[in-house]
Amino acid sequence: VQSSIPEPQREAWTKFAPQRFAKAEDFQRDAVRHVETSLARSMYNCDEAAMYAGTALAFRDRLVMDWNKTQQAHTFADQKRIYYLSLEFLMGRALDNAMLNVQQKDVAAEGLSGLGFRMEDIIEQEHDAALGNGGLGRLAACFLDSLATLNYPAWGYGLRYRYGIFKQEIVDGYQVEVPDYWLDFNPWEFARHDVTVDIQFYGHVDKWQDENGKTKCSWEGGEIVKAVAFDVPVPGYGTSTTNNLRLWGSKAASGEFDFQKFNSGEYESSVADQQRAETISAVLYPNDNLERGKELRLKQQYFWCAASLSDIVRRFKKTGRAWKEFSSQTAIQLNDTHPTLAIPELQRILIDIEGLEWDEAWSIVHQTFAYTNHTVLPEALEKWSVGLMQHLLPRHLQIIYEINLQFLQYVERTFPKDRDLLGRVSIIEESNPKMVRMAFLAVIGSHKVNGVAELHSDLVKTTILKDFVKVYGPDKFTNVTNGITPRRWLHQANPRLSALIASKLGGYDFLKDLTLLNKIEAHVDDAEFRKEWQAIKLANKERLARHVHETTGITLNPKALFDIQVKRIHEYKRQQLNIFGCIHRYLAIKAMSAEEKKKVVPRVTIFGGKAAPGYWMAKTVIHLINKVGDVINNDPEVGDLLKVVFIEDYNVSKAEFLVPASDISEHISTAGTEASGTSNMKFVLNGGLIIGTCDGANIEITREIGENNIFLFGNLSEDVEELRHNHVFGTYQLNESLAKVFDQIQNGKFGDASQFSALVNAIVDHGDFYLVSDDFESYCQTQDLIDESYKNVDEWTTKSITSVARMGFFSSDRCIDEYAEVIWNIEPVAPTKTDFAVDLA
Ligand code: HBZ
Repeated sequence: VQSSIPEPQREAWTKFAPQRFAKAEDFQRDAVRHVETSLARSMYNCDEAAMYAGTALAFRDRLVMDWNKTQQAHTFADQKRIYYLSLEFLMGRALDNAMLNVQQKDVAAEGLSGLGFRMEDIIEQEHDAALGNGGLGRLAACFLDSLATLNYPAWGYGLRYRYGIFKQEIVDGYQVEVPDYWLDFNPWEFARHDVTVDIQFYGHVDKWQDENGKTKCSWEGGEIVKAVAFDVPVPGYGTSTTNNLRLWGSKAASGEFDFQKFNSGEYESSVADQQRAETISAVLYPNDNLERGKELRLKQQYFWCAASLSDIVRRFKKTGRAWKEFSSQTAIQLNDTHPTLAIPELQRILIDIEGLEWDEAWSIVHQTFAYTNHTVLPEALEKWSVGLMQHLLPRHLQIIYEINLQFLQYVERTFPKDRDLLGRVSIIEESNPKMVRMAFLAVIGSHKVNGVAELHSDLVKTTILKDFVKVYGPDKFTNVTNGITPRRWLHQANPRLSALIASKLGGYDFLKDLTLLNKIEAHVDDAEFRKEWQAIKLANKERLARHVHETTGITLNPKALFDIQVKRIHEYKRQQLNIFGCIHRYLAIKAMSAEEKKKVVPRVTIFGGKAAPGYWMAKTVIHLINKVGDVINNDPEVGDLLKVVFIEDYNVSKAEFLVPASDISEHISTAGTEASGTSNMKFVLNGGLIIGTCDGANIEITREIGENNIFLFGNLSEDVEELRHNHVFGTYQLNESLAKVFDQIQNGKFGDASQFSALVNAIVDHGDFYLVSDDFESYCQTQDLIDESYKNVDEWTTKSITSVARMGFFSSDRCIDEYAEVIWNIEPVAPTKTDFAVDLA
């Protein structure tokens, strides 16, 4: 059978292969053709949604050409590849990003306008790909953008959830969750029905002796679920490199129905089997930084790890190389502990299926994996009960026990006098029930472990993994401070600011080398430049004010100081500190004379973020914010001086217009709790200043931009333990201003006080674990300082420009280059236009 176009006929093929759009007309031809033929619509029946589809399909055609060539080139280059395993990829919208990365947005905008559409309206039609909770998932998306932009041969592996993170509605001030079915029309994915993997669950382990008397194990019985690949192209910026994100969907193994059951009249149970299989990839778990030990979650994890590894191993075997070369051809990065089962799975493949000896296999496994930790919060550390693991993955549990045994023997030999150490570092926690500690397994099975900001990486080494530093020495542990992609978070979100910067730097090279931003510092005194800088911020605030007005009816003064806190709602992130601060400010305004009020800097405080559906305290915070907003926003004595707004359903596409509209953003976690934060970087890169604690990447942001350009407050991480102790055992006094805030809440000023009692009691009666009271004074004083500083427009503008100029370090390109050098040891593959005669399956 013929599998490729014969040499003499390739000229005809090349002539008709899709090309870049040279002019607007080329784009129009493709978009119109797609509306007419792919969608079966016409000019009498083409709304914005249809035009979005036509535009997306036209661009998709371009991406696919580069994507195919990239995959061919990477196969041909036969270099080491990096596989990024993440249960979450919070990609957001793809069209705008694709147009910008292939540098053809202008052509498309002109073409759309010629067809009677506005680019902004078309972009707005796209549903966010919201396959993630927050920072961890968005980091994975930024990393894919950088990997492609820097031409690294990289694949992402994840799950194709039918439902992404829920949509949040606010009803009477309460969060209500609505399912996010996002796959109605998704032009960005390609179902690969021919790329499938059978995944086994349950069953038992058979043990026998082979002909040489060697003991062998195999995993038998149980049930099989089919994994089907769905591929998403990931275009780099200003390069033809287009990498692949492979997402696995689950399907019943026996095809559409179990025909035997179907024919014997058990129609319902045959459908039920199918639905049970499809449930595995049905929904993203909406918890962030909280683990709940649900069986379906463990099934998701194994399903995805096993499918991805089978794919990776298959690709490696096609090269014909020896197993000892596996880890020099393959790097696998574990995004948190969620993919840790990949470690025993690779060991199982190598010993049970490929017949390698344990030691040889283990050295390959250990050289292949590296693990990124994203939290030191104890409630977020993943543990699975031994019983559940035994039931679902009997062979993996055996392998984990063997890994543990060998590790503990090594520890015992090395530290013979330290008996307690064994219990502390054991993968198995001897609790009731016994638990498998996934972070420990990830550390033991990896050659490098990294945290995501300097303070966090230090805390990892001195708290949760302290004993492993003793066992392995410090070199196994490293830091890679997070970064963000400047393509989406500057160029796409804030095109006018990007253009202003480009006008001073002589082009857009800074989007590929963000350190070039430092050259705008030379223009900090340029009057025209400063004026345009201010005008851009104002325009971005006006756009946000319009959105708020349209969605809530609240009128905002765009000249007011816009203060934004958008992120998942979590006690450690302390949105409660912010809303208590708003009440404090409100009380101060209420007590002012008319003269005093004239001196007040008008402020708009904006919140946004989702609470995990089962996280009662976080939901209470959302409720309080909304109730406080109702009272303040309707108090005629306050007027413009203070508004409190909650933005419904915060997501990536909302972040893209919120981030450029802030004057101040809040990153106010209890010191030592926020591993890094990435929105702090996004806000500063867009000319907003920040109020923050000495936590996560705030510390490195301060070091880069200078402490005069950031508003830091609050206690330090080294003091947290003692402060907590004081709350419980000391003579601690509740902060006075905070007590007054609580009086108002308890008097029913914001509605039924009993609704908010848990929030107040957590601080007054239950030890104030997040130290809200300890930091309240310092927080309020710093907010006053911010008001003073904002009054001085000149000073503020200088801070804003200087900060942006010094943000080069926080590009995810820098971050990916660090991973490539320190952890993965991989090199880029030069992008090319050539076709390669290689067999790709
Ligand atoms: O990862 C976040 C950290 O809180 C943040 O500080 C850091 O900047 C970011 C990227 O490194 N962690 C998360 O977003 N974590 C989760 O979303 C999560 C999701 C599911 C889980 C556990 C955590 O089971």
